Amino acid sequence: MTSTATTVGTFHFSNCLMNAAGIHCYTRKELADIDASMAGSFVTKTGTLNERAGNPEPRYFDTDLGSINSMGLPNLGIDYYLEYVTELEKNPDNKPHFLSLVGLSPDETHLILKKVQDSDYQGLVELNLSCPNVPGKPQIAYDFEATEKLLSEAFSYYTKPLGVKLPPYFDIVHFDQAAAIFNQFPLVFVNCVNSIGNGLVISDETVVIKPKDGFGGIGGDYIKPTALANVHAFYKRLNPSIKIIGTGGVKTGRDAFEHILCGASMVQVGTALHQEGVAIFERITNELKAIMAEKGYETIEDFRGQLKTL
Ligand code: RRO
Repeated sequence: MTSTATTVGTFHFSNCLMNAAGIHCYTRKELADIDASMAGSFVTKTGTLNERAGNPEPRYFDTDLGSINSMGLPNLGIDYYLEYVTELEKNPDNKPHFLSLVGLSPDETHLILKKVQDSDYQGLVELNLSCPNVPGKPQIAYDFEATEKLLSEAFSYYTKPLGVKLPPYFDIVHFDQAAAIFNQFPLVFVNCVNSIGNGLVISDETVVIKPKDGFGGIGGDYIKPTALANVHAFYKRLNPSIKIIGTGGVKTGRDAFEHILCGASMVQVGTALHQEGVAIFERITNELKAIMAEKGYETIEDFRGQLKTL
């Protein structure tokens, strides 16, 4: 029997595949669709303290090789998502979920985290340190000092299971510096990677999205090598208690297999989920199981992190 079940912290998932934050997770209806699919879990759209409309449209564009977006953090507000995951958690037969959140300032992030700390919700939280699209707000995780300060303050009061969503890093020294910071904290997971920030896609002579003169986060096939490198770099550097969630360029069972080989315990689907819909979870799961069966692997622990070098 081939199983794609997995564990993150104390949470058990019957399947390691799920959505990436931002895709099919804005409303309860979209989240319920994922819950009813083969996915092992869902993560909500990143919630801010107050509801946000986000950037002007068009703000998302699919290409043959992936996508570009500058959504600008549109969301229904943290209370909306916190209430939903708390409600689902009351039934012990339900899957565990991830609540994604971040504030527009460190103070706002602490207000939101304190709200979650004081709530009944006991599940996983993903702190998004890597939104590339809010004009005037740099990606937090590219500022190591700010990241260390934020986490150090957060862990002074936050005692529930917490992980972080990271942007891609592109330099070995940055992998080393970032990992040294994350290893100081009782993080349950790091999620590598968010979109590659501030790319540009052009059609004929014109940009394809309206915000920021066409600049936006790149996802899909374009980013798989960068995503795999980040998954593996952090797998090699982080304390084994910090699990890795692999995100970036996953549209086939082979892509998911490669993320797990690099060290991912859970694998998220972003652009391809947007392009194919929630039925994609069944297809990728079946493709992943076929690869595992052919290689004689029964569980993902049989090959997780076992990438070979030359
Ligand atoms: O909403 C967005 O523009 C957005 C977010 Br918060 C994020 O984390 N990553 C992304 O590609 N877009």
